[in-house]
Amino acid sequence: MVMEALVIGKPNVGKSLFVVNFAAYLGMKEIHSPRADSQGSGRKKNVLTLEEARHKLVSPKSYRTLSPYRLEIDLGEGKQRKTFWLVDSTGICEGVHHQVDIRAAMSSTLRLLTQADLVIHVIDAAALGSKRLEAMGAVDDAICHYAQSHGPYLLLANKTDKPGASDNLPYVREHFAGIPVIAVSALTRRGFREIKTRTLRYLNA
Ligand SMILES: Nc1nc2c(ncn2[C@@H]2O[C@H](COP(=O)(O)OP(=O)(O)O)[C@@H](O)[C@H]2O)c(=O)[nH]1
Ligand SMILES: [Mg+2]
Repeated sequence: MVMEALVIGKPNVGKSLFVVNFAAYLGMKEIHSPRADSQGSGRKKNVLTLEEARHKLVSPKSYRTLSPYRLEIDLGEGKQRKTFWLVDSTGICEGVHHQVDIRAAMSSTLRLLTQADLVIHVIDAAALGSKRLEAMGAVDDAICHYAQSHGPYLLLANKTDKPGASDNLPYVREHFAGIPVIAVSALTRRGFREIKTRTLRYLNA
């Protein structure tokens, strides 16, 4: 069975931009929309180029990604070669959202979380502001605790290209004590090499 790596986190943390740019970094060219089935039928019309996916999925507005987008990735070489699905989810917010379609998308995200072979949890390191630790919500703690006890887990502190974000990293590391926090930027691709190495290690385990 093909392994699934789920990208999860709160709205606007950069999940979709990470998926699109990480895919490009790994040399991929296209992304499958939700109805795409990997068996073949009807596949063509459900495939987006990465550029199309960037326009469709990445946005400063919350909840642009209302269904999971899946991307088939080939990693490694020779015997180390692995194929897996990288899945961009709607993510989850604090509390119960008032819109029913967003609630449905979040419950589908939670279902994916229980099935994922690798959880890639994204937080926004630039959004902590002056309150820092207090600004980190219960949802991130819950994702972290669940995913860690469930299987392989990566925690990405994103948007480290933004002013002040790097200053927040010690606070993020303190908050998630004992868990390696990878400093990344979905925009500049900072940290992508480490994510690739760790992903390959988990998929080969
Ligand atoms: N500067 C900067 N902006 C980012 C980064 N990652 C995402 N963004 C921006 O943050 C907004 C939300 O990104 P998106 O990928 O749609 O977030 P999602 O809701 O988690 O999927 C968009 O305007 C992105 O361009 C990053 O690493 N650096
Ligand atoms: Mg998104």
